Amino acid sequence: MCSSTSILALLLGLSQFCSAALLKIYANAAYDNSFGEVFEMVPNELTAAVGDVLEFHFTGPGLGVLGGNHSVAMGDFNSPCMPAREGFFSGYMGVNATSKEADQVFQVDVTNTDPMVFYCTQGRHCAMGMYGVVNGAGGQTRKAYKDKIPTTNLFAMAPDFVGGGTLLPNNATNILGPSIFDGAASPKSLSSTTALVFGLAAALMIAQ
Ligand SMILES: *[C@@H]1O[C@H](CO)[C@@H](O)[C@H](O)[C@H]1NC(C)=O
Ligand SMILES: *[C@@H]1O[C@H](CO)[C@@H](O)[C@H](O)[C@H]1NC(C)=O
Ligand SMILES: *[C@@H]1O[C@H](CO)[C@@H](O)[C@H](O)[C@H]1NC(C)=O
Ligand SMILES: [Cu+2]
Repeated sequence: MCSSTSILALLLGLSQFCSAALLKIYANAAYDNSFGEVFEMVPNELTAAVGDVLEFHFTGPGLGVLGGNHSVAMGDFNSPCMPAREGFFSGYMGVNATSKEADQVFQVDVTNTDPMVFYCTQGRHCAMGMYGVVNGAGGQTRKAYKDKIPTTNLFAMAPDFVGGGTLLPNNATNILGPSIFDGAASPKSLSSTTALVFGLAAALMIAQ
Protein backbone atom coordinates (compact mmCIF):
# COMPACT_ATOMS: atom_id res chain seq x y z
CA MET A 1 0.00 0.00 0.00
CA CYS A 2 1.03 3.56 -0.63
CA SER A 3 2.06 5.32 2.54
CA SER A 4 3.23 8.63 1.19
CA THR A 5 0.53 10.55 2.98
CA SER A 6 1.23 9.05 6.38
CA ILE A 7 2.60 11.49 8.94
CA LEU A 8 5.64 9.30 9.43
CA ALA A 9 6.41 9.30 5.73
CA LEU A 10 6.01 13.06 5.59
CA LEU A 11 8.25 13.52 8.59
CA LEU A 12 10.90 11.33 7.06
CA GLY A 13 10.56 13.01 3.69
CA LEU A 14 9.65 9.71 2.08
CA SER A 15 7.39 11.26 -0.52
CA GLN A 16 8.85 8.92 -3.10
CA PHE A 17 8.24 5.87 -0.95
CA CYS A 18 5.24 4.72 -2.94
CA SER A 19 6.06 6.07 -6.36
CA ALA A 20 7.01 3.69 -9.13
CA ALA A 21 10.62 2.61 -8.99
CA LEU A 22 13.02 3.09 -11.88
CA LEU A 23 15.13 -0.06 -11.88
CA LYS A 24 18.39 0.29 -13.81
CA ILE A 25 19.85 -2.82 -15.36
CA TYR A 26 23.22 -2.85 -17.12
CA ALA A 27 23.96 -5.15 -20.05
CA ASN A 28 27.65 -5.00 -19.41
CA ALA A 29 30.83 -6.44 -20.87
CA ALA A 30 33.81 -6.43 -18.56
CA TYR A 31 37.07 -8.12 -17.89
CA ASP A 32 37.54 -9.98 -14.65
CA ASN A 33 40.96 -11.18 -13.55
CA SER A 34 39.52 -14.50 -12.40
CA PHE A 35 36.90 -15.16 -15.05
CA GLY A 36 38.34 -13.41 -18.09
CA GLU A 37 35.70 -11.98 -20.38
CA VAL A 38 32.47 -11.34 -18.54
CA PHE A 39 29.11 -10.80 -20.19
CA GLU A 40 26.51 -10.01 -17.60
CA MET A 41 23.32 -8.26 -16.64
CA VAL A 42 23.72 -6.21 -13.48
CA PRO A 43 21.70 -6.93 -11.47
CA ASN A 44 20.72 -10.32 -12.85
CA GLU A 45 18.04 -11.08 -10.28
CA LEU A 46 15.57 -8.45 -9.17
CA THR A 47 12.12 -7.88 -7.79
CA ALA A 48 9.75 -5.44 -9.47
CA ALA A 49 6.21 -4.26 -8.77
CA VAL A 50 3.49 -3.34 -11.23
CA GLY A 51 4.12 0.26 -12.28
CA ASP A 52 7.89 0.02 -11.92
CA VAL A 53 10.04 0.70 -14.96
CA LEU A 54 13.02 -1.39 -16.04
CA GLU A 55 15.65 0.86 -17.61
CA PHE A 56 18.24 -1.07 -19.59
CA HIS A 57 21.68 0.45 -20.12
CA PHE A 58 24.24 -1.02 -22.53
CA THR A 59 27.73 -0.61 -21.18
CA GLY A 60 31.31 -1.72 -21.46
CA PRO A 61 34.53 -0.73 -23.15
CA GLY A 62 32.92 0.52 -26.33
CA LEU A 63 32.05 -0.36 -29.88
CA GLY A 64 34.87 -1.78 -31.91
CA VAL A 65 36.24 -3.43 -28.84
CA LEU A 66 35.10 -6.85 -27.74
CA GLY A 67 31.50 -6.89 -26.62
CA GLY A 68 30.52 -3.29 -27.38
CA ASN A 69 27.21 -4.09 -29.06
CA HIS A 70 24.32 -5.37 -26.95
CA SER A 71 20.56 -5.65 -26.82
CA VAL A 72 17.86 -6.83 -24.50
CA ALA A 73 14.89 -9.03 -25.32
CA MET A 74 12.28 -10.80 -23.27
CA GLY A 75 13.11 -14.48 -23.22
CA ASP A 76 11.25 -17.77 -22.93
CA PHE A 77 11.96 -19.83 -19.82
CA ASN A 78 11.59 -23.02 -21.87
CA SER A 79 14.03 -22.02 -24.63
CA PRO A 80 17.18 -20.33 -23.34
CA CYS A 81 18.48 -17.41 -25.37
CA MET A 82 15.41 -17.49 -27.59
CA PRO A 83 12.78 -14.73 -27.64
CA ALA A 84 9.39 -14.85 -25.98
CA ARG A 85 6.57 -14.96 -28.50
CA GLU A 86 5.28 -11.59 -27.38
CA GLY A 87 7.68 -9.46 -25.47
CA PHE A 88 10.13 -6.65 -26.01
CA PHE A 89 13.33 -6.03 -27.95
CA SER A 90 15.56 -2.97 -27.82
CA GLY A 91 17.39 -3.58 -31.07
CA TYR A 92 21.21 -3.48 -31.10
CA MET A 93 22.97 -0.79 -29.11
CA GLY A 94 26.54 0.17 -29.82
CA VAL A 95 28.45 1.26 -26.73
CA ASN A 96 29.91 4.75 -27.06
CA ALA A 97 33.62 4.38 -26.35
CA THR A 98 33.72 7.82 -24.71
CA SER A 99 30.76 7.53 -22.36
CA LYS A 100 31.12 3.73 -21.96
CA GLU A 101 27.37 3.51 -22.47
CA ALA A 102 25.12 3.29 -25.49
CA ASP A 103 23.62 6.65 -26.47
CA GLN A 104 20.12 5.34 -25.75
CA VAL A 105 18.46 3.42 -22.94
CA PHE A 106 15.46 1.12 -23.27
CA GLN A 107 12.61 1.41 -20.79
CA VAL A 108 10.10 -1.38 -20.23
CA ASP A 109 7.01 -0.93 -18.06
CA VAL A 110 6.31 -3.67 -15.54
CA THR A 111 2.65 -4.61 -16.04
CA ASN A 112 2.53 -7.81 -13.98
CA THR A 113 4.62 -9.65 -11.41
CA ASP A 114 4.96 -12.92 -13.31
CA PRO A 115 8.51 -14.28 -13.55
CA MET A 116 10.20 -12.70 -16.57
CA VAL A 117 13.55 -13.48 -18.17
CA PHE A 118 15.55 -11.05 -20.29
CA TYR A 119 18.75 -11.61 -22.28
CA CYS A 120 21.13 -10.10 -24.81
CA THR A 121 20.55 -11.43 -28.32
CA GLN A 122 24.09 -10.71 -29.53
CA GLY A 123 26.15 -13.75 -30.55
CA ARG A 124 26.84 -15.97 -27.57
CA HIS A 125 26.50 -13.24 -24.92
CA CYS A 126 23.39 -14.88 -23.43
CA ALA A 127 25.02 -18.29 -23.14
CA MET A 128 28.02 -16.59 -21.55
CA GLY A 129 25.89 -15.04 -18.81
CA MET A 130 24.15 -11.98 -20.20
CA TYR A 131 20.66 -12.72 -18.89
CA GLY A 132 18.60 -12.00 -15.82
CA VAL A 133 15.27 -12.72 -14.19
CA VAL A 134 12.66 -10.41 -12.71
CA ASN A 135 10.41 -11.82 -9.97
CA GLY A 136 11.81 -15.34 -10.27
CA ALA A 137 9.61 -17.95 -8.61
CA GLY A 138 8.82 -21.66 -8.74
CA GLY A 139 10.60 -23.28 -11.66
CA GLN A 140 11.18 -19.93 -13.33
CA THR A 141 14.31 -18.64 -11.69
CA ARG A 142 17.68 -17.50 -12.97
CA LYS A 143 19.19 -20.76 -11.75
CA ALA A 144 16.60 -22.84 -13.63
CA TYR A 145 17.21 -20.80 -16.79
CA LYS A 146 20.95 -21.18 -16.43
CA ASP A 147 20.61 -24.94 -16.07
CA LYS A 148 18.82 -25.10 -19.43
CA ILE A 149 21.63 -23.41 -21.36
CA PRO A 150 23.39 -26.35 -23.05
CA THR A 151 26.85 -24.98 -23.82
CA THR A 152 28.59 -21.66 -24.18
CA ASN A 153 28.43 -22.24 -27.94
CA LEU A 154 24.72 -21.50 -28.02
CA PHE A 155 24.02 -18.56 -30.29
CA ALA A 156 21.10 -16.40 -29.21
CA MET A 157 18.19 -15.49 -31.45
CA ALA A 158 16.58 -12.06 -31.65
CA PRO A 159 12.91 -11.19 -32.10
CA ASP A 160 12.01 -9.94 -35.58
CA PHE A 161 10.69 -6.66 -34.22
CA VAL A 162 11.93 -3.76 -32.10
CA GLY A 163 9.36 -2.69 -29.54
CA GLY A 164 7.58 -3.47 -26.32
CA GLY A 165 9.44 -0.62 -24.67
CA THR A 166 10.68 2.90 -25.23
CA LEU A 167 14.06 4.05 -26.47
CA LEU A 168 15.18 7.28 -24.80
CA PRO A 169 18.30 9.41 -25.07
CA ASN A 170 20.81 8.30 -22.47
CA ASN A 171 22.03 11.10 -20.25
CA ALA A 172 24.46 9.00 -18.25
CA THR A 173 28.14 9.07 -19.03
CA ASN A 174 31.12 7.15 -17.78
CA ILE A 175 29.06 4.65 -15.90
CA LEU A 176 30.66 1.27 -16.18
CA GLY A 177 28.19 -1.24 -14.87
CA PRO A 178 29.41 -2.85 -11.68
CA SER A 179 30.53 -6.39 -12.27
CA ILE A 180 28.89 -9.23 -10.38
CA PHE A 181 29.68 -12.23 -12.51
CA ASP A 182 27.01 -14.87 -12.02
CA GLY A 183 25.75 -13.10 -8.95
CA ALA A 184 28.76 -14.40 -7.05
CA ALA A 185 30.61 -11.34 -5.91
CA SER A 186 29.53 -8.03 -4.50
CA PRO A 187 29.22 -5.15 -6.95
CA LYS A 188 32.48 -3.63 -7.99
CA SER A 189 33.80 -1.31 -10.61
CA LEU A 190 36.68 -1.95 -12.88
CA SER A 191 39.84 -0.64 -11.28
CA SER A 192 42.15 1.28 -13.54
CA THR A 193 44.52 -1.68 -13.43
CA THR A 194 41.77 -4.03 -14.53
CA ALA A 195 40.74 -1.60 -17.21
CA LEU A 196 44.32 -1.50 -18.45
CA VAL A 197 44.47 -5.29 -18.49
CA PHE A 198 41.21 -5.34 -20.36
CA GLY A 199 42.47 -2.83 -22.87
CA LEU A 200 45.55 -4.94 -23.52
CA ALA A 201 43.50 -8.13 -23.80
CA ALA A 202 41.09 -6.44 -26.18
CA ALA A 203 43.95 -5.09 -28.28
CA LEU A 204 45.38 -8.60 -28.50
CA MET A 205 42.03 -10.02 -29.57
CA ILE A 206 41.61 -7.39 -32.25
CA ALA A 207 45.11 -8.05 -33.47
CA GLN A 208 44.33 -11.73 -33.94
C1 LIG B 1 25.57 -4.83 -33.80
O1 LIG B 1 25.24 -6.20 -33.87
C2 LIG B 1 24.23 -6.51 -34.84
C3 LIG B 1 23.86 -7.97 -34.70
O2 LIG B 1 24.98 -8.78 -34.67
C4 LIG B 1 24.74 -6.16 -36.21
O3 LIG B 1 23.74 -6.43 -37.17
C5 LIG B 1 25.11 -4.69 -36.25
O4 LIG B 1 25.70 -4.39 -37.49
C6 LIG B 1 26.10 -4.35 -35.13
N1 LIG B 1 26.31 -2.91 -35.11
C7 LIG B 1 27.50 -2.36 -35.28
C8 LIG B 1 27.53 -0.87 -35.27
O5 LIG B 1 28.51 -3.04 -35.43
C1 LIG C 1 29.54 9.67 -27.08
O1 LIG C 1 29.59 10.16 -25.77
C2 LIG C 1 30.16 11.46 -25.69
C3 LIG C 1 30.32 11.79 -24.21
O2 LIG C 1 29.11 11.68 -23.52
C4 LIG C 1 29.26 12.44 -26.43
O3 LIG C 1 29.83 13.73 -26.39
C5 LIG C 1 29.12 11.99 -27.89
O4 LIG C 1 28.19 12.81 -28.55
C6 LIG C 1 28.65 10.56 -27.97
N1 LIG C 1 28.68 10.07 -29.34
C7 LIG C 1 27.58 9.93 -30.06
C8 LIG C 1 27.77 9.37 -31.42
O5 LIG C 1 26.47 10.16 -29.60
C1 LIG D 1 17.49 12.54 -20.99
O1 LIG D 1 17.22 13.91 -21.06
C2 LIG D 1 16.23 14.24 -22.03
C3 LIG D 1 16.14 15.76 -22.08
O2 LIG D 1 15.89 16.26 -20.80
C4 LIG D 1 14.92 13.59 -21.70
O3 LIG D 1 13.96 13.85 -22.68
C5 LIG D 1 15.13 12.07 -21.62
O4 LIG D 1 13.94 11.42 -21.22
C6 LIG D 1 16.24 11.77 -20.64
N1 LIG D 1 16.52 10.33 -20.68
C7 LIG D 1 16.24 9.52 -19.65
C8 LIG D 1 16.60 8.09 -19.85
O5 LIG D 1 15.72 9.87 -18.60
CU1 LIG E 1 25.54 -8.46 -25.13
